[in-house]
This record gives sequence, structure tokens and C-alpha cells, in this order.
Amino acid sequence: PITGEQILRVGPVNPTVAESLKEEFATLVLPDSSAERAALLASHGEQIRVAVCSGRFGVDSELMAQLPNLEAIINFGVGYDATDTQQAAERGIAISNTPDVLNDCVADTALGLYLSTLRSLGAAERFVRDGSWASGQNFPLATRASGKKVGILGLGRIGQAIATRLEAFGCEIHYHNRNQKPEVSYQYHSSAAQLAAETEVLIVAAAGGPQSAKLVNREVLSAVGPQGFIINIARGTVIDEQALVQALLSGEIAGAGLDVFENEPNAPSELLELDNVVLLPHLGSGTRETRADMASLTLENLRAYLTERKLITPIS
Ligand code: 8YV
Repeated sequence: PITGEQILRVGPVNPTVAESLKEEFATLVLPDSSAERAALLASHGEQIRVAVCSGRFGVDSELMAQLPNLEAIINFGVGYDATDTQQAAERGIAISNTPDVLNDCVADTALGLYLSTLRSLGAAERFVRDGSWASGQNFPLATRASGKKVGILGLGRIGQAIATRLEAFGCEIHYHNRNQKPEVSYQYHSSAAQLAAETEVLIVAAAGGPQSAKLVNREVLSAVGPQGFIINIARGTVIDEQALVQALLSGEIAGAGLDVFENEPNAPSELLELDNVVLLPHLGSGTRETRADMASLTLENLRAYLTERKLITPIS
């Protein structure tokens, strides 16, 4: 059997998972400091068979190369873009993630951002708190959220949960995806730019990683247009963030609702002053219930690998 000395925790993980790794498995933890990290990898790197990671702390190419006997990577979270999937595939290293259990919460967050951004709810709330309302000022009119043409970039499990919710708001759903989905009735567009040109709000729900890097570029932003909005609950890397900041500053697009950023935990400082932007601290899946479900699924994957050498939810 694989022992705790052969399991490596990479970066911070959910507290339930961290507790279990410590108490149940006596897992090794990859240190933050590079000197300590090098020492641990020199002494134990060859022993490590399983890595557990989360969020932006994945098993990147450099770390993976220092784990010559790694067999499996157990990722807390549905996105695994911080892990080098190409090297993993070449070396036959299995990867699991936590799909489906977070669809509802991430889609709820997308709808929250959608409503907050179009209806200026964040700015309106600040308007009450800072005394502007009481001083007799009028809050500027916002944009109608119901009945809009909405483009979903990446119609996976989360994208579809967002679409279902928007249908209840009377929205007309369009999408772009790597593959057209014959089972859905929403209108397909063959590029992100075309999707943006045909819709009033672009919601980014595509997986991160090299394939989708800067998919929302200058051309797409200009297709969103001065009346158009962007919502991103996927990964900051899917949007060219510098181009987005420029588009927001210059009024080339009307506004944005962002839960994710290129360089988390930092949101671009230029955006902090803008009232047409809603900024959240990557909390898409952040409810007690969903995080508990993600923790359970992470530990189920780990136990299944340790006992049967199989994963419950391998990445597809
Ligand atoms: C996680 C996420 O909370 O699942 C994902 O891909 O981005 C979030 O749900 C995050 O990965 C954990 O740090």
C-alpha cells in the first residue's frame, strides 16, 4: 500500500482535505520556501506516488519532472489548468478533478455577477452606504438584465447550468464551444468573435489552460462593443486581461463582472476605481455545502486510488 510518505500535498488545500491528509495519511507537505522544497524533493522526490493539489497550486512541469515515480494527481476543484496535463499524459500519470458537484454554485455566481453588473448593484450598494442616496442624489439608470441575447463561451457542465438559469430570465442563449452540441437548441457560433458580435453579454465559462489562453482577445472585445458586457467565472487566463482593462477604461465595452483574474489574488488596480465593474475574490464554488461535496469527492478519489488504483472522477 501507498503510505503517507508517498503522498505529497502541493500548496494549500481545503481544510477538510488538509486535515484528512494529515491525520489519516500523515502526508508530506511541499514547503513554500524554495530551499526547503529542494531539500524535500531531493530526499523524498523519488518516493512520491500521489500528489494532492488545488486551484492555482498544481503540479507544474518543473515539479512533475522532480517526481519521477508519480502515478496520480488528485485535484480539488474542477479546473486543473495549473497542472501540466501534457507531461502527465506522456508519463501515464492519472488525474482526477471534482466535476458536477460545483455546477450549481458556480452558475449561481455567474448569475449574481450578471445581475450585479448589468443592474450596477455593487455601485448602487456603495451609493447607499456612502450617504449619496441620503444626500438627495439619484443613482444613474442601469441596463435591463431580462430578455437579453447572451453568449456563453464554453458550453460545458457549468455553461449549461448558466444557460438554464438565463432561460428563466427570458434570455436568448447563443454559444461557442470547441465542439457544437447537437443536443442543445441554443444557437452555435463558430468563433468567440462571432458569438460576441451576435450577443449583448458574453459569459466566459470555458476551461482554462493553454488551449483557451487569451481566447477573448482584442478582436473579441471590440465585437462585445460599447453596449456589451463580459462576465467571467472561468479562469482569468481565458481573457487577455490587459486588453480587457484597456477596453473598460476607454469605454470600448460597457462593463464587466469578474470572479477570476490572471494573477490571483490580485485584480488589476485600474479596475478598483471603476463603477461599471464588479469584482469578486474567486468565490464561484465558495459555499459550505459545495466545498464539503468537493472535499468528499477529492478524498473518495484519493482512497479509491490508494486501495484499487482507480479514480472515481478522472479528467476526460
Ligand atoms: C476552487 C475552482 O475553489 O473548481 C475550480 O476549478 O476554481 C474553484 O471551484 C478552486 O480551484 C480551489 O482553490
